[in-house]
Amino acid sequence: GRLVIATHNPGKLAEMRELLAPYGIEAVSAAELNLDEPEETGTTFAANARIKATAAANATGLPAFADDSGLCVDALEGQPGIYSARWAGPSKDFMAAMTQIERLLQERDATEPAQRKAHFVSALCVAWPDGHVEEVEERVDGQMVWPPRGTAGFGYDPAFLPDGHGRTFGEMTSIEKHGLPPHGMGLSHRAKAFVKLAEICLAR
Ligand code: ITT
Repeated sequence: GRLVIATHNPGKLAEMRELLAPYGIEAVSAAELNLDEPEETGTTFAANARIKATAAANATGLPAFADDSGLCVDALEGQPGIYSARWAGPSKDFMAAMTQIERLLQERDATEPAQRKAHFVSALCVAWPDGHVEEVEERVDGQMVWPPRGTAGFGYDPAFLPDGHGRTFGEMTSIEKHGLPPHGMGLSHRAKAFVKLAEICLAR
């Protein structure tokens, strides 16, 4: 069937298309459909994912799939969190946003790995035009590294080292970042959430 991927973020879209590919689902993005971006007025990842998915389902009459995600740094009381995209500003300058995080960590003398703990969160929502929704949320734990390493991925990937790995998300191929076979069974917040959501949707 047809599915709308309710995102305007090209990095996310690429990952979602890779995750959906094995299911043979034909997906078109909100950006490709020129859908308006709803205001993300929620106070949680889950609320914002639901806002984006239901807006796209209502606008198109098709089931819609949305991700709301972000980076939460322990020493910064979980910032930037739901404001992760907004910290990069209108020019989407993630180098500036990563530099800002590092500046705040330095101010707190966070030099040891244990003081630099962080996690990514992904809340995924599928909304059907009849109003039904399914939602999941997952995370991946790791630490902030400086300077950023690698040019793969998007957003904060080069400054995030997932626990148990020697390379940042910016140094991994998307397949490794997902942690899909043959490399494992779910590493990134988005891939883990996707696997959970796919199980729910297939059982429906
Ligand atoms: P849409 O709302 O159109 O999907 P967005 O970029 O505005 O796009 P969010 O509001 O969910 O999406 O913001 C999440 C931000 O968190 C995103 O822009 C990235 O900077 C960051 N982020 C989320 N997942 C990430 C990942 O896997 N790797 C690196 N950064 C990530």
